[in-house]
Amino acid sequence: MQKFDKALFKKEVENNARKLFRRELTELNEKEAFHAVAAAVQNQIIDDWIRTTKAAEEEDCKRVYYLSMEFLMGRALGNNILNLTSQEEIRDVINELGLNLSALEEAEPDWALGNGGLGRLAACFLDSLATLGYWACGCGIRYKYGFFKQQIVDGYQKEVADDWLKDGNPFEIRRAELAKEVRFGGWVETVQEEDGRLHFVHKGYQAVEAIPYDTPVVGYNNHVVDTLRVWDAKATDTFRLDEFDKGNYQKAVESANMARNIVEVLYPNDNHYAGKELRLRQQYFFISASVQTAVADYAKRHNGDVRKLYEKVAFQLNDTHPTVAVAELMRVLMDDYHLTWDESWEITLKTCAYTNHTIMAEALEKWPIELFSKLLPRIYQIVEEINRRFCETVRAKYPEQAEEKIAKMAIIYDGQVKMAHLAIIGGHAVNGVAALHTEILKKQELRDFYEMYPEKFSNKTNGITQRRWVYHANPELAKWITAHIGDQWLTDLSKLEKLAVYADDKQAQAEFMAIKRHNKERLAKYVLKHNGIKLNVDSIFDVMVKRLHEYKRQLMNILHVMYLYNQIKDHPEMEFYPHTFIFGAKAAAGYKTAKLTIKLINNVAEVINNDPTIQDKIKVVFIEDYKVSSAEVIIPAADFSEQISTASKEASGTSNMKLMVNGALTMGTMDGANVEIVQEVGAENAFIFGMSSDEVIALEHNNEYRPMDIFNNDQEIRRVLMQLVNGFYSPEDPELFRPLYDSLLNTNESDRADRYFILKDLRAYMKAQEEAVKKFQDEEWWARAAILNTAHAGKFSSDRTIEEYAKDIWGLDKIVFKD
Ligand code: KOT
Repeated sequence: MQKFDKALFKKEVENNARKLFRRELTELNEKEAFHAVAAAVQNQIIDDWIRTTKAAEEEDCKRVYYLSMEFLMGRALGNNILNLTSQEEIRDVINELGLNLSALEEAEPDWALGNGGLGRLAACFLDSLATLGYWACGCGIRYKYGFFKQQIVDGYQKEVADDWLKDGNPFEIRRAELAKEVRFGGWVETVQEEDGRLHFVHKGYQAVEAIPYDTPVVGYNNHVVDTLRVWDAKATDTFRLDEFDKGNYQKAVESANMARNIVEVLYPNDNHYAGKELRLRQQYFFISASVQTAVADYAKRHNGDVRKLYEKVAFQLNDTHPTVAVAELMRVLMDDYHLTWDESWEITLKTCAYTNHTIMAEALEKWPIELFSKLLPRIYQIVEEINRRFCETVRAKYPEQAEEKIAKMAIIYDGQVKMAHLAIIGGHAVNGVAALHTEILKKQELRDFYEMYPEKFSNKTNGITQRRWVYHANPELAKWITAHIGDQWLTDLSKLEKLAVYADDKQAQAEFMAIKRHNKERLAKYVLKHNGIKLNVDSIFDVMVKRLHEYKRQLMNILHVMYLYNQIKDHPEMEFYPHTFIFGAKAAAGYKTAKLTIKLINNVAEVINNDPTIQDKIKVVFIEDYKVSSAEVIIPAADFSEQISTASKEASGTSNMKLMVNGALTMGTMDGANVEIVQEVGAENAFIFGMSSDEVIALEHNNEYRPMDIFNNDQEIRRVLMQLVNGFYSPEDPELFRPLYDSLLNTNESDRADRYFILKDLRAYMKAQEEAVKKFQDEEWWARAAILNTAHAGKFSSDRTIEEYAKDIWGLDKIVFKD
């Protein structure tokens, strides 16, 4: 292990400038300098990366493959430097070279290979896996275009392609030598072998070449470097030459295009299933390549005998998106390694495990048999056989109610392939992502499966990495924490508990709130630059950052703002504590109501921010293009954390955790991980309101909810709703927000009115807000509660989550370096 050599690093950066750009370092612009520095940092990582693989192979460690369509990594440079723990030295060198680390960091595009919570969770998990010394490989897709960039034009969201790779990625290594072939379409022929066994041969398929790109995942201060492997697609050379030989130029080009299409773009839907063939193609593409590789790597280390694969390999399915892995593993074991069905099934069961992230009906993946069997004929055949055997088991176990159970539990039913059922049946573990969510799965959504396989189910409450979300995003707070309790919290967040004794300490309170203030100033600067709006850092920073979705209820938040505005207009003399409402959210490109909500927020902002009679009591800010790197600026500046989803709908949430650990107080419903946040910090240090999940579920079933009654009986709410349709916020087009009004008050063919109980919870929300604002003005109380939020956030480290997965589901051992 070499020590960091300043002089050498400096030389390298200067050499990189020449090598990459044929110019001197001093002549490079920021982006070019970023590349010169990043290449030098990559060089710092590379020895540890090689050494990690060697050590893990020598010890024959078990390896977990985290299979995910999404990895929302954010930027790599700053985080890598920080985890290498040569941050200070590298910063010095960079300064000596006349550069500035923050500016270089800014020049890196976000790696936006994900939509939101699910993809960011995968990124936090990789950080924790490496930091805890586990051998892990994140497997995903190298999308040419990541999650779209959001521009706000005239208050509307506009999507712009995210061409994140256009200048190259200094941290990736193309591993052409590890390419795998993935086959689509065609048909399956059955051949009887001499020994009487049946052999299945896939014919007439279109082959695509999968080429892996590896990027390092640096563990914190432990010299462990894991891998994020994302697959690129290319038409296979053999196929292409074949076609050229026949002079079939057209077909060759088509196949090249088909290959390119697969990895062209990330589907921008969160909590929503896009039943497109291309999406299934993406899924099978990266899964087939990853599974083939995992089995081949294992086989190489075990003399070609893969019968104990599960002892050294674990596949974690990040929601149902990678679930074809179950059938693909069966295929590889049977067709390529010639194991029997029973042998293959045992291995598959013991290797695969599935995480459920949502119970939203519209997110459930179901593929029409037609589409599925045409694209993946051999895989479909295997799924059919898994299903046939499963149905037999059900008949044996529930002879009385067999058909009823099969109707609810079969993998193939009603002309559809149900991926969640395949994931549950084909693996040994199923988990939810927060205690409440797991209970709902067991008691409602997956009740029949829980009854049949209770031993498979467990809860793994989500977490976030404190290295990115405190150390990197909030360096001042990190320093303060370390000054008070030492630096062990960086790898053991439960240590934060030690901060609790400072909650009543006047000086600690003053320091803590001064840091909050600096972070608010930093955000104010960002907002001035990006929105041209000047913020009052003495005002409450009330933050709601997450995907835009009706169930998350950004609409409820803005309706409350509209109500406050009416109050101030009616009673200008009334005391009102300055309040800044900060939103960041992207809407799926085709999600009309969500996009209209963004427009409403922006129009409300326009009206209120430009009303001089308001005297800056309220400011509304919509931050464009919310992403990991802007979250790192926004979250540390928050006073209020808005977590106001309809109870039972948010499986966990993770921005709630990031905000809490940075000292924001939760304004929330008893949903997802909010429940556990309140358990940790105490209900008295949060603002909890609204219906419980049991109440929501009951009301959904009994059909007795009449939002119109609220409209008729509550005049203040009525007035706010009328302002959606009388042009108050859209004088040019009074009907503009009619669809939002209708969504709250009118039942239509597809939906009952106010599906997410916004009006039902609105009064309670207004009261909770009022209470929170009052408390905010008691500076001592607030400082105490804010410190306690940080102090009691220890549970929400992804390190804790990963240790639970490693122990209960994967059975991993840690890498030990012998040299
Ligand atoms: C579903 C389909 C497509 C893309 C994303 C999803 C998705 C996202 N399903 N659940 N999520 C979120 O996952 C997070 C991490 O577990 C949770 O914190 C959050 O509550 C889910 O909504």
